[in-house]
Amino acid sequence: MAAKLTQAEREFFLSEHPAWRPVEGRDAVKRSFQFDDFNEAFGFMTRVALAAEKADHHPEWFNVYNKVEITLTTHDADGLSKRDVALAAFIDEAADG
Ligand code: HBI
Repeated sequence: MAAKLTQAEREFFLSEHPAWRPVEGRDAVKRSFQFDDFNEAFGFMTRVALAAEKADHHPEWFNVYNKVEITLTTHDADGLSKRDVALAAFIDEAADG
């Protein structure tokens, strides 16, 4: 069972990853991405999917053409955990380089 982030850990995460925004009404964070086309978006999603599967930690996401929206939370913890921080860091690297 993953532990929820403390308030200090949460604030540190948000300051280090400002593109991720808290989701209203849930203990989760969300980021939107826009790519040149579907090929770029799906390539990104593929890299994230493989990392997520390896870590056994999966995003909630939505894709239309070149847009991808990702929400991260840990269902087992009913909120944000270090597993979300690790996946967000991977996702930022995959998107921003
Ligand atoms: N993905 N986001 C998220 N949160 C979880 O708690 C989670 C998951 N993927 C797999 C997973 N948990 C499994 O470890 C358990 O549901 C068995």
